[in-house]
Amino acid sequence: MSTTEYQVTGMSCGHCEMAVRREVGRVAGVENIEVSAADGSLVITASAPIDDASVIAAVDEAGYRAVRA
Ligand SMILES: [Cu+2]
Repeated sequence: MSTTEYQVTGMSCGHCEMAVRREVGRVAGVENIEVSAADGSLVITASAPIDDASVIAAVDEAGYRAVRA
């Protein structure tokens, strides 16, 4: 298992969190997602090291911007 943290800008409520969760959940290898609009945090637990570009693209797809924390 590996854990990766991101900072996400643009989220403001639970709907934003759900949108991020839905898109990031499609990234290969993702096992668990913790996302907080209040903190602007996204913590992903994966079965193998995940592809940053895929996570960032998924967050972008949801309408927000992620960078590695
Ligand atoms: Cu929202």
